[in-house]
Amino acid sequence: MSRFHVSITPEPDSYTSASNKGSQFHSSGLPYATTNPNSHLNMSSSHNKYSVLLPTYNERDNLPIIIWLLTKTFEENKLDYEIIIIDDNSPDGTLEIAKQLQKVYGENHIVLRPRAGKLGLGTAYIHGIQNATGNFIIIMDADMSHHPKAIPQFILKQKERDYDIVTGTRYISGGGVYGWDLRRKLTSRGANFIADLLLNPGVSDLTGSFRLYKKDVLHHIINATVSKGYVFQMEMMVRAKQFNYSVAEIPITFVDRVYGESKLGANEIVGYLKGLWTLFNSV
Ligand SMILES: Nc1nc2c(ncn2[C@@H]2O[C@H](COP(=O)(O)OP(=O)(O)OP(=O)(O)O)[C@@H](O)[C@H]2O)c(=O)[nH]1
Ligand SMILES: [Mg+2]
Repeated sequence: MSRFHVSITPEPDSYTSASNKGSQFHSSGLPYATTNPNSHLNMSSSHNKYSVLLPTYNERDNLPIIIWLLTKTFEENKLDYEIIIIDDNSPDGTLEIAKQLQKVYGENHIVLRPRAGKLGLGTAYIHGIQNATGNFIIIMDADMSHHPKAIPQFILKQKERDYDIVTGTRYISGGGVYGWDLRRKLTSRGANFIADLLLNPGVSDLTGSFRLYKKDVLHHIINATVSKGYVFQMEMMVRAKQFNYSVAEIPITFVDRVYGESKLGANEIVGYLKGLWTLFNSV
């Protein structure tokens, strides 16, 4: 499926976003290869600033690569940016690596907002937003599953219709997953299928987390979100629909983490199903 539209009934008391373009979720189906080589000309003319929230837990081997790719992407496209690293006292010393990277790339571009312990992803994002100076927020993983080269496409897509959110999807034409075994692929597909069936948020990849948000929109949605764990990303899209924000999708290629241990196990799957059921009964 490469294109779909979902009508959304306006919320009577919904949060008002000046640029909320109304009642459609829109999917573009643009593949990577169609990036406009002159896109930086369009993008540099505005005064937007992009704050990347990069939560890290035991990512010392991935961090230098992702930071290098991020800075390269932003510099080449002449974009104003900052990368906020939220490290939860990783035992592998990720923060020490982050400090060295800050010296290389500068304090204006690499912002360190560590926390004392592993407090989870949801609160890591809230902590990041509180420290963000950009008017747009990009959320992505630090383990190289999300490639920074997609960021210019997120930005161009956002500008097309002043979307409130642009979300990366593995599950429309042009997107995909690499490096996962069949079990992990089926788990991800199953998680999306069940969530779509129960809550129908209108986007094709609900558990992914590579997204671009207007800052005030993210702030609103995240404060309304109650789930923890894998359900969290999905609930964000349910809330976006509930508040009638405009959402566009772009295809992304997701690659399994380069270094480090995967944490998806039976507990996470059971937690997801329980969280989904709770949401189904409350939203
Ligand atoms: N600050 C912070 N970051 C976290 C926490 N848990 C995970 N992360 C980071 O959040 C991002 C996503 O977590 P991942 O562990 O990659 O989750 P996943 O992609 O579902 O699972 P795997 O990649 O298979 O391990 C990565 O950059 C992690 O380092 C946490 O409790 N606190
Ligand atoms: Mg990962």
